[in-house]
Amino acid sequence: MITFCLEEYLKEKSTLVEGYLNSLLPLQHSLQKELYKAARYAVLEGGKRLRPLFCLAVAELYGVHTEVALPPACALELIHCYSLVHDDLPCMDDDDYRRGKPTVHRKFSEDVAVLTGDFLLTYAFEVLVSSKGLSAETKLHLTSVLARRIGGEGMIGGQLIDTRLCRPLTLEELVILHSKKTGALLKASFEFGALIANAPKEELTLWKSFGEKIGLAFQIVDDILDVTASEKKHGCKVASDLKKDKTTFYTLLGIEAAKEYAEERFKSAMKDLELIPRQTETIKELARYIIDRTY
Ligand code: GRG
Repeated sequence: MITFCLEEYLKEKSTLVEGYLNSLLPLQHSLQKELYKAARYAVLEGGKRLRPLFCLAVAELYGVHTEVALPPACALELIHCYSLVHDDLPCMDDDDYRRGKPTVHRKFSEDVAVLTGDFLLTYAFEVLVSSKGLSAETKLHLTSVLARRIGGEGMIGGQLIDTRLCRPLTLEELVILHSKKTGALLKASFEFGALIANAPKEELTLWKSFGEKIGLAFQIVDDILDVTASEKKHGCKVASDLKKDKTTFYTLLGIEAAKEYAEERFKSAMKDLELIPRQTETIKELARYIIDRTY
């Protein structure tokens, strides 16, 4: 019997993702070469690559070849990196460090950081629609899902709530904020895997529900780590949210109740997973890994 080793799986798939991202962003010698340099700086090395890994893992369990799923999976990572570059800007969170190194506006300049984010966002769609091995219908579906998840009703809407609602939030409001800001793109990662595989409609619905719950659990854990993780591991100032007087799951619930809430969301997500008639062990392990992570 072959036993599944999460560490080996993560290593193997992360290497593939890293290699593909590298190939998407070659160094340029053109007049706008600084844009590509900054994009490589923002994207390569350092991230956990959770979104592409989720997408690949779901597509894989339906028998889709990794080469087919890699371009859309990496489009998700380009979007994620764009959101981080813009989120770090002085007009947003004004952060100096990300992934253990100076943020893009610190390393380059603010105008370059804005343009780098814009470039990664638009390039993600170019990568997506140029994917080989997917039907035009699937690509259209993926494009529409991605645009919706990161738009006004998704990530960008969530970011606006986060930056503009300068008052203590209720738990309900905090859940809405994070379901949009971080949850929507994580949800899209699972949806992407199912759409690439042309999964049955009922299963797509379960992947969406699963993704929403895991996305929220991920954010709750992130809030806890903001207070508990070491600065080196987290790649940014620990308790940075507290210093900014932000409402977090930690400030509203305290550590123990926040942990219980994350665990409850995780268990509910597992119930969705049990209804999907596939070998979902890898997904379960990956989900457990992000909930149990210490950085
Ligand atoms: C600027 C439009 C716009 C949106 C920004 C997602 C987001 C919205 C901002 C990120 C801010 C943040 C640090 C949120 C906490 C949760 C989170 C998304 C953490 C970073 O994701 P990881 O842990 O990061 O997957 P790595 O570096 O591993 O890729």
